[in-house]
Amino acid sequence: MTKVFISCALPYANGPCHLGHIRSTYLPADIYARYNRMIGNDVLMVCATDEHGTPIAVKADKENKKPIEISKRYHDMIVRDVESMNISLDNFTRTTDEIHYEIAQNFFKDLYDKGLIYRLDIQQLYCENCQKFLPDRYVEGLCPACGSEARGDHCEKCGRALEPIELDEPKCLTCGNTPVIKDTYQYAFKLSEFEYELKVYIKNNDNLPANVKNYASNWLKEGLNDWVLTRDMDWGIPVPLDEAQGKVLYVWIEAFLGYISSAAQWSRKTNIKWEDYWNDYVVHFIGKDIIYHHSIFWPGLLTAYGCKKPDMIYAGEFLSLEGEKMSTSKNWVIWISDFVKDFEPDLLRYYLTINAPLNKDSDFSWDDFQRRNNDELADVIGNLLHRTFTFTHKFFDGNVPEYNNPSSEDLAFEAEITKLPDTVGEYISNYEFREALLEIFKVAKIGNKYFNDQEPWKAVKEDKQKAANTLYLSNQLAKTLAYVLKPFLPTKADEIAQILKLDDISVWADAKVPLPSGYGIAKAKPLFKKIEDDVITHQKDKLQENLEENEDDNMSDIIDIDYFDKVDIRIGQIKEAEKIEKSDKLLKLQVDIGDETRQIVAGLAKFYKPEELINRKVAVLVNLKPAKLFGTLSEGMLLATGKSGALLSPDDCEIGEEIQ
Ligand code: B3M
Ligand code: ZN
Repeated sequence: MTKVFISCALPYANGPCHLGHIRSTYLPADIYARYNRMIGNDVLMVCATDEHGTPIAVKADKENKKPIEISKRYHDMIVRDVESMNISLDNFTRTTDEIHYEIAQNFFKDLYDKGLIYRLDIQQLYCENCQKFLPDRYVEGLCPACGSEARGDHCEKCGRALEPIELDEPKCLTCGNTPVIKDTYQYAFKLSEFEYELKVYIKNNDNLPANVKNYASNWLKEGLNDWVLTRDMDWGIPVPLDEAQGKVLYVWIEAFLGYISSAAQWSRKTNIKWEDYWNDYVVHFIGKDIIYHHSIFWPGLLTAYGCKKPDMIYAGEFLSLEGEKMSTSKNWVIWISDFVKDFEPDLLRYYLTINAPLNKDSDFSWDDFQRRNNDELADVIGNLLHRTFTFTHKFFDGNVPEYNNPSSEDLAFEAEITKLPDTVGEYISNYEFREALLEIFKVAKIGNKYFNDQEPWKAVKEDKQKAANTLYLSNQLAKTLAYVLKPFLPTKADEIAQILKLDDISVWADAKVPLPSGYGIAKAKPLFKKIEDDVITHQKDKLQENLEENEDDNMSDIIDIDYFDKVDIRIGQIKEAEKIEKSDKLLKLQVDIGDETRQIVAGLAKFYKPEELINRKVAVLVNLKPAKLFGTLSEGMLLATGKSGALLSPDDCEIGEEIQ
């Protein structure tokens, strides 16, 4: 028996869970964990909320609350969300728990005592207005590598981990001032010493998926710098050295240790050693934006500590929403708590798994969700089960019939059923969750076709054994489905099991043991229902309303004249216009604003053809921070109405004129 240590990336306790969290991390981890338990592996699946660091401190500042109040609020919400999706964690803790402080401080101390952490005199950004150092997300600016807007610790665009001091045009997040550079000292980890070892780890670990290997080896090519592990901040775990007053551990080093402290907490409760799981097989499920941390920093720290490195790092790619990047700040998001109010969690588990492989980006769209639910779950899997159970009652008194003299069709179908658990199991073992579910769907489809072709409703009158064979095999498939669906749709699988009067579907191998002839099953009940159009329309409207409400919230603040004075709107004329590839909304424009021509990307493609815009006069906001949209630089914004997209057309004005 193998012991498997499974972890999900620790969610920051600064917001509840949305679909993206579930897709990239919890759901795949849960499928993997449930399957492993079913094949008899001993699983320890852990997670915790990540409660330190600037995201929470910044939120607390904004709300005038203590960071712990914020993190407690979201910890509770995250627990609720994760439970509502039936994620079968063995332990879920918090990085503000005592045991976590103890483990994190001991870990730091161990590396410090070994001389692998050393004091480093450095310069850091300091806001003179706020009178504090600005670690990580306390600063925003431009990424030195790709020029996109970035936070002090990370560029979302190119995925690079950053130090605030590297940012171009840094600004204090709290007050907007430009910080100064000031001398201070921190403690750094000799990551560079482990470069060779990490290269070998990444190169030789054939199990690591391609996206993780590629990211990691690209970064390793550039060479590794030492890594600063402490911050000047009050919110965090104090650095366990007398001479380091006022300094805390950087959230990332201790967040990793959340995997360990959650496991250790579990050990205290159960008296079972978590180390045995770690030493056998470790897999981390993470989102792709934190590959760098997990493939380089964490294995580096573990090597320094003298601990085994993870066997597998599985990184889920991004989930978009209706074709657009999800954004919590714009409210372009579906919260788990909202979803489960209206739909069963298994429907989401199905959709998120079957829609795309984990190592590819995926999109959630309400129409597609409805389609897959109605055409696949209801019409194929649901229909097959329902017909099987009702016919068994109608023609065979609710008992699995005799199976005799099978036809070649029967035998072919039987073979499909028998091999299904092995095929699905192999896919799950290889982290190919979508393929596993596709295979289940495929066999259910074969089952439906077989049922139609055999026409048991006719056969029962003419050749009762033929009908008996059909229902015998259909019940066997129903049983197999209960087992193989269990990791994916645990509640639905239990409902199938209930109809089949199976008390325990926890052992994968039992999927292959057929129900005996004469075995009595319970009455059918509808398992999968269609989702009506108006339900989906309502959801789409809600999404749109949230977005608009959010825009209204942001716009309703009254501004003073000084603020307005900062807004520089001028008259321009569109000189060139073209579509942006792969976007059905955006146009790339060249706009003459008097003393220069600006490239502006505008969401006008739905309202205007490019050629209709040439020579049109427009009002342009010219001092907007440049941004990249679909990889294209945009240096300004055209004024237009939101819904109809009508451009303001100041035909009587001169080009370059300023609006005052
Ligand atoms: N708290 C969340 C993130 O960046 C971060 C993960 C920590 S995992 C050790 O997605
Ligand atoms: Zn400031």
